[in-house]
Amino acid sequence: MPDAEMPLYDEAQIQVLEGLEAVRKRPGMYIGSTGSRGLHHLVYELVDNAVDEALAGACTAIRVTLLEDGRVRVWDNGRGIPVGVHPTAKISTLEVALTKLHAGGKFGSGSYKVSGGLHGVGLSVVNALASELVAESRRDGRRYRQRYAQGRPLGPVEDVGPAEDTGFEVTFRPDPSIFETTVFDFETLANRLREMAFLNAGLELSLVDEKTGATARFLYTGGVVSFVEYLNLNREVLHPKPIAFSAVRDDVTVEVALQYNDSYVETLFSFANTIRTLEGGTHEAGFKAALTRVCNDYARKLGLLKEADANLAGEDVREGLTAIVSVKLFEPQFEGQTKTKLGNSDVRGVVEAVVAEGLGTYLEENPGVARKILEKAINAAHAREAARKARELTRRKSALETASLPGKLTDCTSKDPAESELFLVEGDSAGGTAKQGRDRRYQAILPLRGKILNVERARMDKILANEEIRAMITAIGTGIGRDFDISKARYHRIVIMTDADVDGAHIRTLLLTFFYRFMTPLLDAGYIYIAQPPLYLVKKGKIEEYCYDDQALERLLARIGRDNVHIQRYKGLGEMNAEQLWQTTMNAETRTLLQVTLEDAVAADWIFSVLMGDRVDARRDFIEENAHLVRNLDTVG
Ligand code: 0RA
Repeated sequence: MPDAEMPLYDEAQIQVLEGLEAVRKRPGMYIGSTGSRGLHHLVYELVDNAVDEALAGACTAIRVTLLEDGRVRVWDNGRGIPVGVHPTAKISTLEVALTKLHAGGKFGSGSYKVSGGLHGVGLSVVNALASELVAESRRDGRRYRQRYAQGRPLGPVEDVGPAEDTGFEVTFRPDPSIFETTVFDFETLANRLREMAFLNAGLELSLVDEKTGATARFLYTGGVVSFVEYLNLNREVLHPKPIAFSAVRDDVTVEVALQYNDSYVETLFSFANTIRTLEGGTHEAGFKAALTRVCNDYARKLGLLKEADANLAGEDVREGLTAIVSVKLFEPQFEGQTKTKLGNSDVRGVVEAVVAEGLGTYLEENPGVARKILEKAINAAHAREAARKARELTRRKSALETASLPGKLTDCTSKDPAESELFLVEGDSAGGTAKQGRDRRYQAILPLRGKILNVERARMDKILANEEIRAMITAIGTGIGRDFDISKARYHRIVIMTDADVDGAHIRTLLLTFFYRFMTPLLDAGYIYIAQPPLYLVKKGKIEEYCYDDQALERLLARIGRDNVHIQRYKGLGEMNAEQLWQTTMNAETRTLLQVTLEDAVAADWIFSVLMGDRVDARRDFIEENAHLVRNLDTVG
């Protein structure tokens, strides 16, 4: 290289290093967090890149491998990344992709790019946050490899031998000096890959864990139709096949599938360029508008709605609906608080037109199904009216007897929600113990007797009539469903405290289902916790220690020896006295609480539908232990 160019090259390199250094300094800005969520995000980034290659029509298979040594590999059979000198950067294009911030996904053309917000930050961010990384591109019959450490190249791109096919793979170790945890969860990754497979019909995504031998492979030729079938697997459907529409209009690809079931739950997931749009947006609005309009038109046409009848509301026609709305477009605009709301205004009309035409035709051609759907919607409208009356009644009541808290509630003295805790305790006897053991300043106790209503199988009016649930709603103070107002929460910690047995697990699941379906923002805000009472009390001479799981018991026994030990196994909260319950489970200084968060709404919906639906066979196949449910809800300590 001529001397004159040297300083320029160095400057560019310094800029690159500064860029990657910025990522290492503030990883949260690029991947959200350095916890488990951010860790998994690294893999999603790489998979997203490969999916972009698939969207360009150049890749049919993607594989994620958890290696025995703790590294992860993401492999694809796309075109591979070019390795020749990049025209402007004057270094290998591969090196540009790995070192230039936001370079990822900006090369190819003619395909949809996952870009916007936090998404699509690319290869260079993963590289910056990897203590070691190897990139290998297979092109033109050769394998080209380059190694990195903390984003710095350890050498040039090298030709390391012949290649049978084309494609790209990255193998990396998440930097343990950056991440709080570097252990990947198979289930979490599998859920994401499954979703990607649903949203990219025909694309094969697989996951291999070389440590355990576990494998998963996802390939759905049915795309979003398969997605809806999967979500409804544990529900009784009103019509055997999902209704589906797809079209490409004004450069927007629209794919919609929907199917009604006999529950009262609405399960609607929308996506833009395979990114979950949690906050909805124009595509979701277009879908909802079309569904409501077409159902009303057809109900009038069939005479199911008379002239004097009010229109069906959106929520009426979405009761028992499971639907996927997926759009793919150039330059998606992501807005909203979490950048998960699609903003492109032209998309609304496109989706609305595609759904209205498709659904109109379907209802005409399938009058039997049409009637079932509309009768269900009309039923929902009646129930909505009944619920409104019931609500007004309770509201008027509570207005009269101001702050009429449930009689069973033993409230705390503090009126500051931020420091107040509500313990939902299984049974009156444990409730009594908790009452004696608590710190009355900031801990309130609400004992729940017997079985709580399964809200997955009941409608709002019935739910509001249930005494245990009413007590809970009043105590929490937020209201439910559409009336929900988080600013009215009387406690910022709501702790589910149940026995460590099957009944306890069941009650916990019922409560979680209730919060998930009717008080979702409480979960989003991180207000819901699960208490962790000890499973064992181990005594040996002067030693007295509690163990909270079997592993802890094993560790303790290994430490103190197995002879002359007395082990008490707690089956219920009732076996502890007030002092013990306080020390082990309620005292904020010494206890552990599991915080329940909804990491993955698709997984959560599925799990609740299995656990709480009426397909007993599905449930039996599924339930191993409640710990499984809790793990899938992604609880953090
Ligand atoms: C730049 C240009 C081309 C492909 C890619 C990058 C590419 C990127 C990724 C990321 C993961 N897998 C990938 N595979 C390819 C186009 C190359 C061509 O036209 O041959």
